[in-house]
Amino acid sequence: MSTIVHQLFHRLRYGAMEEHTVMIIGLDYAGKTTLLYLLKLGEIVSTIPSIGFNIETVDVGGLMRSAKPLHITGWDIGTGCGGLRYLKGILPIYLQNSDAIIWMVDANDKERLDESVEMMTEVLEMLDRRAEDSGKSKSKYPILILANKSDLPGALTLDKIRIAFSKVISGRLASIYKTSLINTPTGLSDALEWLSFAFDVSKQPTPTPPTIKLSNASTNSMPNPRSPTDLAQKLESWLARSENETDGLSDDEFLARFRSFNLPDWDHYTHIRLAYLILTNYGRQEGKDMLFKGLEKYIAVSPDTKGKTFHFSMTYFWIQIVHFGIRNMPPESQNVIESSAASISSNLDDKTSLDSTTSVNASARLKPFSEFLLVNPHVADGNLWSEYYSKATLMSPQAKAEMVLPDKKPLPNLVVRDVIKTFGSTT
Ligand SMILES: Nc1nc2c(ncn2[C@@H]2O[C@H](COP(=O)(O)OP(=O)(O)OP(=O)(O)O)[C@@H](O)[C@H]2O)c(=O)[nH]1
Ligand SMILES: [Mg+2]
Repeated sequence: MSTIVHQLFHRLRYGAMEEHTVMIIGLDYAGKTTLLYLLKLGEIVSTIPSIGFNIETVDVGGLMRSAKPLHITGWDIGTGCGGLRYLKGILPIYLQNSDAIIWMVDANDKERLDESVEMMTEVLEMLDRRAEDSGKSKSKYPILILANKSDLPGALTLDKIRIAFSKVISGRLASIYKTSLINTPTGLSDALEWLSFAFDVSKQPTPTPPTIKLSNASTNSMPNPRSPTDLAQKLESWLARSENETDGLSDDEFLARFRSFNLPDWDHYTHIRLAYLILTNYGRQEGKDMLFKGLEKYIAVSPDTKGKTFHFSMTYFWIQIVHFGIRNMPPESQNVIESSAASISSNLDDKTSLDSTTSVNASARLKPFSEFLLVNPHVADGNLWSEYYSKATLMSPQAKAEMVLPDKKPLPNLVVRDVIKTFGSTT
């Protein structure tokens, strides 16, 4: 199964072939998303805590003194769904396919410097397992640490940050730079120059190992009851299910079976695939109504949902999460989503063509739903709602009958991509 994830990831290339895939990691609020969009747009955008991944391909060459082209595809790892610790289970999948890490530290957050070092230690352990599996030298994998927010008066000095990270990066191809991203950004030019140099040193070939060992770290110490290992396993099985269509149903057939109340399963995967297909095909407004009406009717009519009841707030929650994830997809994916949706739409309009030969996913490209899952792995977590709602609130009769707002934190309702549009970017 891991082989499938690996193969899929290889087909998920957003930019030029010679670009480097760089994971932008760090604790929440360190400035990861700010960095990615500063590189992309040359502007500071308003950010919200990210969930899923923000992915952009950028040529950062112009920012370096040497001005030599350097294309990177940055994967900004959002920590807004349970923190970096929660993502530990799936991180190896992404690290396995990366060429470097940019580790963001909030230099102004003294209290959490140790936590950042600890997290990096755990992430580097994952990398080392990857190196063992692939026979690659761990000492040649570039790690760029950015001591960010150095503009703030309380920021730690570079020396203090160097000392804190010295043990964990000893013997590795690593360097630390002080940066400030707001107002007049500073420090990035030297940091990127080093990254370019480090790529030359590493001469990292395309990763080939088919085996991915998922983190087997104990989850005992985790404050979050949702298991990172479970999430990793789920993501793998969902990707296998999506890519191989183990249900045996094309997107068109799947939607047709929903309309005739005889889907092969009624599990979380089915619900997410349904929400994804309907929202990409009909947009949020119409899609939301179709989902509400369709799901309620399905539960009432289908013999497979006997004893189940429609849950208004839960349904709304998942519609919001899936819609947010769709809008957060990189621009290259949006085109594929739109053409897929157009194809489904025309097939649905022509009811006679709803047969098994009308797969919209016949192209060699990764299936759009698989791509959506790789960028939004958190949707596989059936307990994601517990980030936003207490159990008492969400399971109350009132929340089942009508929309009740989350009592822990608000639902995501804005993606950075929306902000970018306001800058008139080509994305
Ligand atoms: N003063 C200062 N603020 C910064 C700097 N970089 C980012 N910020 C601010 O820090 C806050 C958090 O930045 P984000 O980019 O959203 O942080 P993140 O690491 O993506 O956070 P998560 O998505 O929650 O993991 C935002 O308000 C940014 O404007 C910096 O260099 N200096
Ligand atoms: Mg972010």
